[in-house]
Amino acid sequence: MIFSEKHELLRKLFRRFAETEFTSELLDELEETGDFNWEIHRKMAKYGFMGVKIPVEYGGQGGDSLAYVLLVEEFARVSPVLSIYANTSNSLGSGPILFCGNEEQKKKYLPPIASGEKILVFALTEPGAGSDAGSTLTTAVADGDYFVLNGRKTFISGAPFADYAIVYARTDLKQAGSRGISIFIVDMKLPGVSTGKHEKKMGIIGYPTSDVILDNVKVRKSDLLGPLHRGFTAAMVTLDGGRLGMAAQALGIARGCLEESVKYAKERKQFGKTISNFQGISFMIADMATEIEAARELIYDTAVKKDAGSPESSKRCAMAKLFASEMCNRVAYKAVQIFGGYGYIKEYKVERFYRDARITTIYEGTSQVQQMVISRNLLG
Ligand code: COS
Repeated sequence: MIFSEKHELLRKLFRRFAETEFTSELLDELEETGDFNWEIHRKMAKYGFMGVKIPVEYGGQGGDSLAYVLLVEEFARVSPVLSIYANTSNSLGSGPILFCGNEEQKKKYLPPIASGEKILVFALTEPGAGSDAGSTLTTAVADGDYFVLNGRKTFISGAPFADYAIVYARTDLKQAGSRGISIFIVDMKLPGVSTGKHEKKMGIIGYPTSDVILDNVKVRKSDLLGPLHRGFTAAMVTLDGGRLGMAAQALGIARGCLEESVKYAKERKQFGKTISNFQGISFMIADMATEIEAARELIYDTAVKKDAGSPESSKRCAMAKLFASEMCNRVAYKAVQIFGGYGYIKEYKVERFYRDARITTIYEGTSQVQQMVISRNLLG
């Protein structure tokens, strides 16, 4: 795709920020401690990155989906975990509020999210409701001016340090499946809200993930988001956009792997010449680059068409995530292969990319869920 001058400038800005600020010391610290790094969060916030896609009237930058994709891609190229820092507020965090929040809710919650002052996370998954998100068991029962929430959300990225969570709960117990689910904005400091242990993850280390436990949590009725019993659609619409972001993350990781591999192949000597001279290596690199280009065009084109209101957006976002995340894993595999034994050592970037790549075919819907979305669009 040929970019406008504005998008070229944005790409440069995101790339320069990532290359300057995501130092190897910072990346090692994230990996070693597993803790959320407030300093880099604040720096990103200062640049307005938390609100790239949030409209200007709610304190954001008012960027389009292509700007958001470029942000995630350029950040992930250097650090997949730090791309998540700037992703949530622009995607799953603000998405449901923008989609179905009333004016009062938008004015209350969006500006502090856009400025990075507050962190809001998305709590849909439950121990028994992963791919089958409609089988939510968390309940919300009306009681005067409140709803009383009970249940457990699991694998919630950012929960341990979040200010608010967007919680999906069943409000109509008579309706099964995805019907009868409503959305609530839950203040994480409310009595009865707690978080579970920090999960020890394979990758994306430095962005803690935990359960959210809701034990008789009284949420004001004013924090019901969107129509009663009809919250599932907002989750699906939000996930469409989120999946495009995760496709961009996979693209960024794959680019990082390719760049490392090209550099290494031109330096590393075996049998008296650099390994780039061996067809076994050079053909792997050719395949990596070709797949990356295919994903890139699909993602950018989907971003533009989504903003233009294409009726095919949901299917295209799922296609972009399916293809980019599977591609990213193939590319990361090849990168480690090119590095040989060094690719298995933590000092080398491709080792981390390889572990971080693995989640891209899982979160925000597994590859099989994307296949469900795509095939249902085609077959009904
Ligand atoms: N946009 C708008 N509405 C949508 C939609 C979309 N993209 N996708 C589904 N809907 C609506 C449907 O129209 C339907 O509405 P009605 O109740 O009015 O008929 C409702 O949502 C339920 O849709 P569907 O019947 O397709 O739901 P299923 O229970 O079969 O689930 C999948 C569909 C599998 C696609 C869904 O559960 C899903 O995305 N699962 C993965 C969840 C996920 O990504 N988890 C990661 C958590 S965040 S890290």
